[in-house]
Amino acid sequence: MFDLVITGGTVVTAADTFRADIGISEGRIAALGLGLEGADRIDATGKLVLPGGIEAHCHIAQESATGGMTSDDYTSGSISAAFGGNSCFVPFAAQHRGMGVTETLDLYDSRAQGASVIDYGYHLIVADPTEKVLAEELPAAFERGVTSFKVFMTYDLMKIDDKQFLDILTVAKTHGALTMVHAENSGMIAWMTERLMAGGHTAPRYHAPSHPALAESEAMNRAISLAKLVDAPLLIVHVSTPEGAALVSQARLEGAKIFGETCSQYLFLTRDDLDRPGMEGAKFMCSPPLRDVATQEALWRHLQAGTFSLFSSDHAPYRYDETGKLSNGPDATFKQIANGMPGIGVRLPLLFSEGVNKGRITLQQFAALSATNAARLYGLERKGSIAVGMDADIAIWDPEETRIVSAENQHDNMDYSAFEGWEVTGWPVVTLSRGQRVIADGKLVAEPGHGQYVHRARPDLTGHPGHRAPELDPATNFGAEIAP
Ligand code: DUC
Ligand code: ZN
Ligand code: ZN
Ligand code: ZN
Repeated sequence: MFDLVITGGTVVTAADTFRADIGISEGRIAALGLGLEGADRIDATGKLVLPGGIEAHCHIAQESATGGMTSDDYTSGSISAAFGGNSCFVPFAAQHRGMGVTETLDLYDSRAQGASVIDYGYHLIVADPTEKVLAEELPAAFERGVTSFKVFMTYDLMKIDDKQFLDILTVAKTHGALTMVHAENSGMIAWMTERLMAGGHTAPRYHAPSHPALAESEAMNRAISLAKLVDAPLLIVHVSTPEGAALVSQARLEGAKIFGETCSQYLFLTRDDLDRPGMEGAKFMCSPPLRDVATQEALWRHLQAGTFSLFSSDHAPYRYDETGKLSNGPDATFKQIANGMPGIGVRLPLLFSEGVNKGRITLQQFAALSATNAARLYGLERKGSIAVGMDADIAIWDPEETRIVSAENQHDNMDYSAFEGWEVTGWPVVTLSRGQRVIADGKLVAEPGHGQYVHRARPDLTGHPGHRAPELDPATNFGAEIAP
């Protein structure tokens, strides 16, 4: 007799689709079989039973370098994520210059503890890689289960230079952590921005040309080269161009430990969304920016072909009011408007509706992109699949339910949705976290604090052999030991 059984559903994993009941005890999946009995039961007849989603790129209770705060905290962000079929999320903990890493992680612990309805971890943003950070604090972060570090190649207050990047890649590699990068060429953006501003082109739509596609591919090529030099794993987040995707694909063909992520907005929106009357376009400002229809199609093909390991929302919630996008007034220039848009609650429904229902991806790819790949890359060892012994993190989907996306049904703290009015078929109707209902019957039924911090393991790099550049290999550099 199990604590809970899910009966009658069709189980979908990254490998298979099969009919089975799921027996859950003490928060874990205890059995897959037929005719299972439990003290409690969820009837999933006619439904798909998937691994609970893992939202691995979102900005929650995060301050920008200039002090602006996202409008979602660990409570509202986790609730919106759970309504969107996620059982776990991994937001960022942002170090700013002058802050220590341990201090940063303690701060985010204080924001997250007792607040989330689903399990969580953090990626650490490293903006100030001092000697102490490199020698002591990054290893200590790894020991506390923070096994992914993000760096920026752009933004004056965040960016690191190539040498610092190599230092971080090397420390991360030594400890088994994964480095993530926001790859855009800072000088190109600054140069374009200066000229656009000088010409009076300050409206939100000019944010798109201010971040040229070449800024992404140049920086990605450089980032991949740096990672290859030291044979370190690297994930390029929010890839927005076919040129960038091709660089990931090429590096993977070579066996390098290079991974790519793309995000909802690059598949579903275009820069035309920025070109709305007044300041409305500000809602669609994100970095890298939205591109065009040909780009969307190319990114879909890369998603189909497996170039991208991850598909994320990049939920960066800044409201369309004076607390967020318009904090510099109603006439702010694009340079003064926060970058990012919400979407944590619609990532998976959009991917299901536009991907699975339209025949662009298989159910197995959907499961992989929902959860499995993020679990393996980010060391969430007991999450991301439906198998005996795993956490009972499960999303039950009604593949036929159609809803219209609106800011009102997103359960976040936002005053707009970038996908307002989209008709989406296929919705998660039950979300379980460690065997407990978080969302059921259209309602939130878990309390903030149910979600626990997950101590993450190292990324699973199986199948990515990599090799050091000859200049770093003692066999071919006259015996110099330079880096591990
Ligand atoms: N990078 C992100 O990852 N998200 C929002 C904006 C940005 O620059
Ligand atoms: Zn970024
Ligand atoms: Zn982001
Ligand atoms: Zn910008």
